Amino acid sequence: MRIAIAGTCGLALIIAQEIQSKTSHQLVILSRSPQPALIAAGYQCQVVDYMNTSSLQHALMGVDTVISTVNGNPQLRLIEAAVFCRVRRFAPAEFEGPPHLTPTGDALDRGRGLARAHLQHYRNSVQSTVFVCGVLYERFSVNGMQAHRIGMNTGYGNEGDFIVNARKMIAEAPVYSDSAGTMANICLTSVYDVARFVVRALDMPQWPAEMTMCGQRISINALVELIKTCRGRPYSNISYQTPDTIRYELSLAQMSGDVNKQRRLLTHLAAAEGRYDFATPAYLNASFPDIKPISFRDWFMRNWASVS
Ligand SMILES: NC(=O)c1ccc[n+]([C@@H]2O[C@H](COP(=O)([O-])OP(=O)(O)OC[C@H]3O[C@@H](n4cnc5c(N)ncnc54)[C@H](OP(=O)(O)O)[C@@H]3O)[C@@H](O)[C@H]2O)c1
Ligand SMILES: *[C@@H]1O[C@H](CO)[C@@H](O)[C@H](O)[C@H]1NC(C)=O
Ligand SMILES: *[C@@H]1O[C@H](CO)[C@@H](O)[C@H](O)[C@H]1NC(C)=O
Ligand SMILES: CC(=O)N[C@H]1CO[C@H](CO)[C@@H](O)[C@@H]1O
Repeated sequence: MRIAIAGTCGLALIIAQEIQSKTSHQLVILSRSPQPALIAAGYQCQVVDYMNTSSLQHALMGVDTVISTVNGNPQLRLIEAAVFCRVRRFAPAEFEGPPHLTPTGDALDRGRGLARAHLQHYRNSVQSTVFVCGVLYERFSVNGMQAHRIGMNTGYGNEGDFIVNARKMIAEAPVYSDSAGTMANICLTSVYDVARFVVRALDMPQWPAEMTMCGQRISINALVELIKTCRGRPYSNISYQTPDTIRYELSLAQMSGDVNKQRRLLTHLAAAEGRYDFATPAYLNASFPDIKPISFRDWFMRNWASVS
């Protein structure tokens, strides 16, 4: 099969590496700019202009499956080109919580809802699936997820931007899903396991509308405690949030015009409201039981090993 991956963020390249090293599929990486380092590493790359229909159509000629990591209008144009080129399957840039839990007009959406609607419209021409992995472990990484070239433009890509600052041992923990004290749960997966599941899914004869995968499902309270255990020291400051307290902080951040703080709070609100939570065993875990995703503890211990 000929596979196209759109984008060169960390997620795109980790999936690309998995395809290149574990399968005999042909791969082309689509990027807005020339990628000499990727070409030197043995990848086929194609420069595309998302504003230019014929450039996209040219790039997708003969492609069976597209895996997109590109958001917004560029992704809509890519979907249209895929339909034109009779691409069989298209996986849009999702890789977060289940879409049905996302409110319409969500500020964190980045055009994902429109892309799903577009694919729904073209469902008789192109199959699609939404890959659901919950929150990436890498959000808790040393130097943040941007150290993995993921989420660079989200406003929460730095170390400590999501729930826990494990260096300073400060936590703002959205542990409650309501004011009655119901515990919020979260599903998390490492991006390397996401890549393993996605690449195995390429060979599935049918793609359901949504495919979940999960490294670990845990309450946010237990997650915060687990990080404390891994770091071997208590929090110097920990505060617990509910959706109401987050909404209050959000209104303050809106008044002061702090956009990145608003985005960080919106991710906490999503976590508190259980929007990264879904049933386990997850669909892809159950479909490929030989893939044993790394646990959060093992991932975290390895990632933070060199930080005292
Ligand atoms: N679950 C989680 O915790 C989590 C966290 C972060 C991200 N994600 C998911 O991971 C995926 C990638 O997100 P990301 O934030 O890492 O990537 P991103 O910054 O949105 O960029 C993805 C790719 O899109 C291309 N791109 C960037 N800006 C563009 C523009 N204005 N026009 C056209 N193309 C553009 C770039 O490729 P080129 O420059 O090579 O063209 C880039 O590599 C998304 O599906 C996101 O939802 C999940
Ligand atoms: C659009 O892309 C095609 C094919 O790559 C190219 O020949 C053409 O010059 C491009 N048009 C513009 C306006 O850039
Ligand atoms: C602890 O964190 C809360 C919420 O982030 C903040 O309002 C408070 O000032 C912090 N306290 C100290 C002692 O740093
Ligand atoms: C988190 C999760 O979904 N884990 C499951 C992955 O799949 C295996 C095999 O079916 C299950 O045992 C896990 O519980």
